[in-house]
Amino acid sequence: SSATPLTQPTTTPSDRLSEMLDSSARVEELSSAQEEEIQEADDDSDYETSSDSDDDGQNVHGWMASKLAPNLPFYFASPGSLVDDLETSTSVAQEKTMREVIALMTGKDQTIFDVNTHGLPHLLKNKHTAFLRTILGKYPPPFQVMDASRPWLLYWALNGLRTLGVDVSEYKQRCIDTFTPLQNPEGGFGGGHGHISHAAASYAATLSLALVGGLDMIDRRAMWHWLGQVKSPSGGFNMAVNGEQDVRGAYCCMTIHTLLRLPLTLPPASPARRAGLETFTSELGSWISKCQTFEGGLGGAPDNEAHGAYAFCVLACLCLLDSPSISIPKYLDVKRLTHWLTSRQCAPEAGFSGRTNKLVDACYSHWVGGCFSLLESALGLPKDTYLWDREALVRYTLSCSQAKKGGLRDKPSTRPDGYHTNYSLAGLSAAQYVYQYESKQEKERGEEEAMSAAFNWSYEKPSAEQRKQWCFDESDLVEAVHPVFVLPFDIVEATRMKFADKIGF
Ligand code: FPP
Ligand code: K
Ligand code: ZN
Repeated sequence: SSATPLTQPTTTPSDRLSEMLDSSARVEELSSAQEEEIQEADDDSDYETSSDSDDDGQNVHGWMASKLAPNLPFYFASPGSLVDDLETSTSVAQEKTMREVIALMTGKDQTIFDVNTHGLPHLLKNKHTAFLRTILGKYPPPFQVMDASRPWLLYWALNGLRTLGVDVSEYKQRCIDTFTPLQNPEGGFGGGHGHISHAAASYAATLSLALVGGLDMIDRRAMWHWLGQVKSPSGGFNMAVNGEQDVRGAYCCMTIHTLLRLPLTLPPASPARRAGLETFTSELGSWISKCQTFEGGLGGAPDNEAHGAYAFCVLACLCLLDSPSISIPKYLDVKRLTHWLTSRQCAPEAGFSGRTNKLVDACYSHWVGGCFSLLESALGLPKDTYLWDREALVRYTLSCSQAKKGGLRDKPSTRPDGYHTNYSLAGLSAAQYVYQYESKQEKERGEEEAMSAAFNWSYEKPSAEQRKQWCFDESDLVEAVHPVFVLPFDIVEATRMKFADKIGF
């Protein structure tokens, strides 16, 4: 079906709009025979697009279009008018994706007919739950490539399940058993059996253990020593001893440090300490500053291309150091960052791209979408003022990212996986809830108090008015995901309480 010629639309955006506004009919009006026919035709088409031609007005899908998207703004229903005539492999992929997204958004190729009061597919909670439970099951041989990602598989599945409101306590013992051989005596966790400790593996293991209430198995003193080994004299963090240095390291290590309430001073054997730095945060902000690029976005390391995944790592890491209104403007050019970050939300796709001239992808619903509450808080925007389009992200998630059989996916024509399922749901949470930073007295406090800044976030349940504005029903609501720790709020609170009296060991 990807060989289908890309034809120009035969209707203009305003035709399409009036067509859609005309129709207030709902899907329930389909006769059950019609519905069965459509279901059958699409049963195996999860990962393919329909091969129906664009202008086939008689086609049942074309007829469905106006029923499924009664209030779709026109800019999500047709290609934009600016076309670059330079053809590259990326521009071809972009064109194909855009067509597929429009066909799902307008309802033309939609195969999920269980729709909410706004005409969008419901969040298929039961199917996504079943999908995530399979992630915690056994793997066939081709999955050996994921051997170094054992902690990630657990984190994506457990966090995704909790975000869907599912109790995961039944996985506690299996989770502890999985991580026992991954924890190294010198501190931290490797990604697989016999692997050296790694910042990303240690981050995913710590979050997974927090999710099941299994944090007691972590040797906190050893973790502190290991974190001291990866703190660099540059101020940044390496991913492993002698490993690469990038901002994932800074975010992962500082998240572990904060959640486990480890001492701020560097252990005596730390190379950074030997080079004259005193604490885990010494020179960190100024190292992070060097990651902002000419575009205004953030690269993984100084001189790297700006990318959404690293933007989240930077902003969340700064929010671990202090309140956003202090640490973000202190180390970043906020105006240029705002320009780059807001440029990531695409039309007509409605979701986010990770970098300039690249394609929409549902994992950026979190990596980019998750940045906005942090940046908006830094800017002190008035209530109900946002830098991004929440309705658009809800539309992309519900209409384009859900696989009919369960799981969420990068984009149409891709398969769902645990990573995209978790981060789509986290992004959906960011779109559904307004997260507030409640600044406590910020004057006259020491560095230790600044280090608890990330625990000062709160949220409110979205109002009926907000649900209406952002196109979801109460049954499509996920749990609130903490904007810095990317864990459910209650897990963050339980972890804070657990170590409240144990700063140190
Ligand atoms: C490019 O992939 C993506 C990257 C260079 C960054 C990937 C990093 C993360 C997703 C997360 C890091 C964060 C932590 C906490 C470990 P691509 O070229 O396939 O995608 P693109 O076209 O969207 O850029
Ligand atoms: K991608
Ligand atoms: Zn992705």
